[in-house]
Amino acid sequence: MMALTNRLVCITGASAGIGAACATAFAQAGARLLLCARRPDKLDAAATQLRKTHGVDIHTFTLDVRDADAVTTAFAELPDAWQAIDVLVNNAGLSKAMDPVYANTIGDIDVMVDTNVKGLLYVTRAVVPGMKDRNHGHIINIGSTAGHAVYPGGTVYCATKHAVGALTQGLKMDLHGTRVRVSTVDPGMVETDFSLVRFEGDAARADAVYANTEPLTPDDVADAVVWCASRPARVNIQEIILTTVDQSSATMIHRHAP
Ligand code: NDP
Ligand code: 8X3
Repeated sequence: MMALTNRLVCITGASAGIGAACATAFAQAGARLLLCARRPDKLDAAATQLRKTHGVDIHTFTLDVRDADAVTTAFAELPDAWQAIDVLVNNAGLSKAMDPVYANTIGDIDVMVDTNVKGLLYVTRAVVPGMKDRNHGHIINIGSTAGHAVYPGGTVYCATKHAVGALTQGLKMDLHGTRVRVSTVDPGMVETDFSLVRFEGDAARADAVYANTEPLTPDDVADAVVWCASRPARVNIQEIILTTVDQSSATMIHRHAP
């Protein structure tokens, strides 16, 4: 097992949901944390709590991964002690609406592609060259079961997560012969703010997604991410797909009697 104590772990989208749970799980493992997202208040609250509970070293910075220049500058200007990232968790992502692909708004198309695909690429190109130079590091992308099967109303989101799968495969090939590891962790339904964001704050519609079933928790996903990162250095976990036992396909969700 690879010890994570004092490893520098960078998590994008660490202000909520799976990213925040990953921050907690890596803090429990003794890692140093580099956390970013667009909402500094949420990030700072999480960091304060983690420092208090786990005594870990944390650096936060505000970042919109869609902004290519901001991504390049933010990583280039990190203080020296925060430059040598050991583990990058490319987690920032979102879905918008449930529309047929020909009816998606331009805004929804842009925000999904720009965040889930281009944002992930911008962060990857800012961080991976350093890992390659050091011949050490691990990129863990948060994909989705939506990267393996398409469901009606989710075509654009699913396409972005299929892209994450392709980028994961390609990045491993591009790093062939180095000790840098590349993984994708692909969850099914996880109860987070994901549906609230997708349905523009419509809590009733978001709650209905998780009603009378037992979704994965963000901690379940974080557990898989930390497991990937803590394998011996020779072991590259290429892909983990995890769902709640109540989910058997993208659209088959077992609902219990209310
Ligand atoms: P949440 O909405 O709870 O969290 C999303 C996180 O991404 C937030 O911290 C948000 O922070 C951040 N984020 C969104 N846009 C940007 C941006 N432009 N720049 C920087 N950060 C951003 O959702 P989840 O935790 O569920 O989602 C995390 C990842 O998991 C996503 O990639 C999602 O696709 C994936 N996933 C989710 C599943 C689910 O069922 N929930 C299942 C499979 C995969 P802020 O708003 O502060 O910027
Ligand atoms: C999130 C899972 O099925 O809601 O990636 O698209 S799903």
